[in-house]
Amino acid sequence: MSLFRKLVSALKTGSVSPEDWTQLRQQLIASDLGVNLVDQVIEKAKSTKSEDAVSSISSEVSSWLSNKSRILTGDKGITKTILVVGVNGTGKTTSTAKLANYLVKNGNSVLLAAADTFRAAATEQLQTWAKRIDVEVVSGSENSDPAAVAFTAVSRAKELKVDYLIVDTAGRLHTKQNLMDELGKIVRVIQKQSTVDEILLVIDATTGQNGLNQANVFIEAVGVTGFIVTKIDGSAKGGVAIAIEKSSGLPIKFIGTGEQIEDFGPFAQEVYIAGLFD
Ligand SMILES: Nc1nc2c(ncn2[C@@H]2O[C@H](COP(=O)(O)OP(=O)(O)O)[C@@H](O)[C@H]2O)c(=O)[nH]1
Ligand SMILES: [Mg+2]
Repeated sequence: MSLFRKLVSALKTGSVSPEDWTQLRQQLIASDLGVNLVDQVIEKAKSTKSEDAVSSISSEVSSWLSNKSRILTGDKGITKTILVVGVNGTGKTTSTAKLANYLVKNGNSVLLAAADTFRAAATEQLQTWAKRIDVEVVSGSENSDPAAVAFTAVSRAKELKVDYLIVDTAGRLHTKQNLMDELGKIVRVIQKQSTVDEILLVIDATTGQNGLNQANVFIEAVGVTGFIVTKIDGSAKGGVAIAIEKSSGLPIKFIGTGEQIEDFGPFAQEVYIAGLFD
């Protein structure tokens, strides 16, 4: 994810030819940062001394990132409900389990809800993870109403007085209307008994600008509060993280860095930015 390493080392050589700039620009465009932001970085790089390049590009990039809190919202002592949404295959179920594990490791009690009822395999996948991390899962039969699973889960969460209820949802949503109907119903059903504290949209970092388009559809359809960006480990590019925050103003709260349960953690802005120059 060393997005700007080549740019900075080119600046350090003292003279960057027009051809070099063209090449640097193309490389950055290939990183999924988006043409507009690439041109702003190039402008910045051209107008600063090489020794100041890292700090001035860093602060430029920082200014594009969301200034909203990256910490999970919700009050202590009350069950907080987190909805995990996104397109199929982005890593929702895996991230649901990883987030549960992360919260448990940090001293919280967690209940999971398998509200992707379209495929029995999806429920089984979550149950398998849950068994490994010793967390209870509320599930329904195949093709049952996902909102009904969410409803039962909220009741159970209250009974158990857990700190967090995390609801895994289906990504098989063909149209925006479909998406709003399905997720909207889950949200309303939860709100009958509780609050929806976070709607985390899972984005696969390897899908680049397409991931950005998907994000916009979800943001328009439901009240997304933040992102989980997955498969950062498989993305040599990584510029999409910046592009997503710049275009939405919403924060990345967690990142997925591999297929194992521990390959997950909060998005640390400073670490991320430093990594862009490694
Ligand atoms: N390398 C890598 N693979 C991931 C990550 N998160 C999820 N995956 C893989 O992506 C695939 C789809 O994940 P899944 O959770 O089933 O996606 P869902 O359809 O959105 O629920 C699985 O093979 C996961 O192991 C990640 O952070 N890094
Ligand atoms: Mg799934």
